[in-house]
Amino acid sequence: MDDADIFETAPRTPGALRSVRAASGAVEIAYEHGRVRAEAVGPGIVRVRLAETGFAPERSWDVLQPARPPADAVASEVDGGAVLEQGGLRLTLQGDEAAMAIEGADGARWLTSAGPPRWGRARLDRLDLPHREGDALPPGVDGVLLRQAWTLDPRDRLWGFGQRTGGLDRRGRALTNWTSDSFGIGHHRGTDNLYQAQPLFLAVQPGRAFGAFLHVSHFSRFDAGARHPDRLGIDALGGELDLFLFAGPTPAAVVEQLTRLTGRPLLPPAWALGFHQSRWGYASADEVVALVDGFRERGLPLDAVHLDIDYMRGFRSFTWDPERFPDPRGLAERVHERGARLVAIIDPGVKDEPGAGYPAADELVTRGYALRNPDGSPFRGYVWPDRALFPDFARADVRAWWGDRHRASLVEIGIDGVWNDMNEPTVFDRPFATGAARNRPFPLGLRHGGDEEPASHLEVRNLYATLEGRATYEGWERHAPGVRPWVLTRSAFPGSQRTCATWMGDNNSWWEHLAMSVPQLLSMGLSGSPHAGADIGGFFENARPELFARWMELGAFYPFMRDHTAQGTRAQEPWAFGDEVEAVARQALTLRYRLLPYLVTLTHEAAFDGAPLMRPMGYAFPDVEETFDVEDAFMLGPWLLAAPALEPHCRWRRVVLPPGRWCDYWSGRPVGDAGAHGARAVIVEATPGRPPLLLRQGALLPSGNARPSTAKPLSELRIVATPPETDSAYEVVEDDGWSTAWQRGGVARTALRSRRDGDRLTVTIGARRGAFRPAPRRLVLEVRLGGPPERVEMGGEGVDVRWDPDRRAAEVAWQDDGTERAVTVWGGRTP
Ligand code: MIG
Repeated sequence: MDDADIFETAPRTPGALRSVRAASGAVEIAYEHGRVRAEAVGPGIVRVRLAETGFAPERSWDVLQPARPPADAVASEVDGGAVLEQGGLRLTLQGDEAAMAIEGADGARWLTSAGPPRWGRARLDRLDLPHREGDALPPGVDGVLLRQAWTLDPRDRLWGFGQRTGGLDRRGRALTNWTSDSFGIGHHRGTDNLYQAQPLFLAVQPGRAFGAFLHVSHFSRFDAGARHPDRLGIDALGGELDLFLFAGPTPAAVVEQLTRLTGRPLLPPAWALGFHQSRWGYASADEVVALVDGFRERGLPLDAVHLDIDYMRGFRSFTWDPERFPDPRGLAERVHERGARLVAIIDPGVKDEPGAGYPAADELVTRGYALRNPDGSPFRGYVWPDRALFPDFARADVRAWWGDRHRASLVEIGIDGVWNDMNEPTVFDRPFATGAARNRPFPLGLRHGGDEEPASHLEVRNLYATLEGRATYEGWERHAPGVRPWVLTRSAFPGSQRTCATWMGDNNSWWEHLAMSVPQLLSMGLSGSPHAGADIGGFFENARPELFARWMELGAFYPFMRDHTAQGTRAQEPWAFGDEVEAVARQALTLRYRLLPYLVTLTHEAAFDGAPLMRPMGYAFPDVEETFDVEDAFMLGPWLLAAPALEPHCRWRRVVLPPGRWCDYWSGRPVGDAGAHGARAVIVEATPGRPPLLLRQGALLPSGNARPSTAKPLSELRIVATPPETDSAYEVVEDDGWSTAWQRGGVARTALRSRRDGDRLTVTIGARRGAFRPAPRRLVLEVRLGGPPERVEMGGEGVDVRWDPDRRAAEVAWQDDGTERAVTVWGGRTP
């Protein structure tokens, strides 16, 4: 949109350069009408702020983690400007109008400002900002739009941007950052904006990557080349450009830098990595117990059941329906006895009925904890409990209170996790009972932060769910000390990954949405929020059998695996589609549970440096251009390439093989060798129940026995190895699966190494380190080979080996005593 359309009057620009200060790793420049401050805030992380007058105040609720500025940043004055260099990133500000260039250490241009930044009051009707009739942008800086255009390298793909529809590369799209519920059927490939707002991206091309996070919680937009293919436009209310730049140089390095700044992803409890069954409409405690029994009778694994809004008394958060859920404690016990867990939904809208014996409402009102209208009265809006009030989560006292509300009604009852819905936040225009209720925007003039730290809805809306999630997580920590909390959220902003897992909201039972979940979840991982899933089977509409079967297969690789569907849709439990589909679902669930030791290891990697579990091919192979645009396949950690069936009647599919040799996980058969550098496409079988899943050359994949739930300890840890080119290494990380002891050394680490020397392959399973002691179990080394080995030795002595021709696997097993074992295999050829 042209300036003339979006600003009320001609915008202002910084004008002439007035003064430059470059000292102690920071640059400050004053212009006639603006100022810039740039500093290195962490290794490979540079912050640049640009404002017309003052910079925005620091907020108590900010998502940034404490910074440790690197000592080696160099800020220097140059002729008519300044340069800041750190960690392979170079920011140059030179001349008038805040002209900026951001380059890599090699001089490669990343972003160059294309024209001066502009400020002016925005025209609300041109912003695509949902608002009510009669709403106006508030006076002051909240209504000031900062606009800045940048020149992009034509070769860069633009990844990240959080929860979005469409493909992995967002170049060519306009992207809004404003948390929104798109209730009703449904969003699609072209929908711009969903429940979450992640104003961040990665720019990637072979051999290089950098990233940027717009640290502005206000309404903002990116034009990622929609209007001009080689321009990136940033529009942000609040009047400030506050940009964190990440030096990369790989996608993995950018994600590490981003999550160092906004926080590392939480470590989920083991049960949360298992299978979750949900539906909107499980309407009584007995139905829930029967559901769990349904899994147990059929021998299908299950770890959690989700209770949707029907468990509450009249949709009041923190209550239980006295007739249908008369004994919640007893329900939790019955579910726990069956080896499963319970997750209960909580909506932020608290029924507006003070004095009616509903403590949450009484306290919200008497303590003045609700969001307020401009005139100071509490804001009311219609949502599930009809007229509701909304807690002001920007206040620390309100967050503490909200967290405490979980104690009696959830924690002490034995509920294991919380599911936060409707927290964009969402309201409707009339009570549901009257029919035809529609989403209604919140008034823009709402006040957040109480009297102590007043802030506008424009500034806080995008953070609402993240602050709710934090309140819930911290409350859980207080009331169930030592236990890992588990919170699932629908809406989010960067930083939410510290406390919440997330799902992609209301998708449809469409093949398109099955396929779209791949780039969507990959983008979540790139945006620092890897613990994400999409509703398996689809939420709206009725899943057909084949779609459901394929969705279970793909869902087995989702970091968060949940079957969920809307009220009124047909049954969507794994057995609801007949025996054939149930058999496929069983295969998928069995694979999921076998892979749990790998998934646990990957969650530790994520908690350590942000690495996503599901990784785009170009993340794993950042030098290989052919892998960059693959969005129908992905890496699960470093060893597995998943190429799901994403279309009806699929029996074969094309797979782009990245460098190296690959073999089929199921059969052990070679599927191709793409050589050392390039990629090549192969056609592989996609039989239902055995979706294409490839093992990378040199894999050292931890896995285990299938179990009905994670409540049972592993009885077998199995290392699946494929011969490396020369050598390979990995580390298995295990923990107790439920406590916070992992933060204090309560883990078990086992180093794995493999080495190939001609015809001889040695796999070493190192001595276990760390304070966690696994239950007694077998250790199995499973080496995938072209044929049976000639000889196998362990510790220099010949050992028995089992050859499984169906999987082309040579297996050696022993009782795991935590000591080092080296197994050498002669012959057998590489697969
Ligand atoms: O207005 O709680 O996205 O997962 O089942 C709909 C009922 C409210 C929306 C969630 C969905 C959930 C449903 N909720």
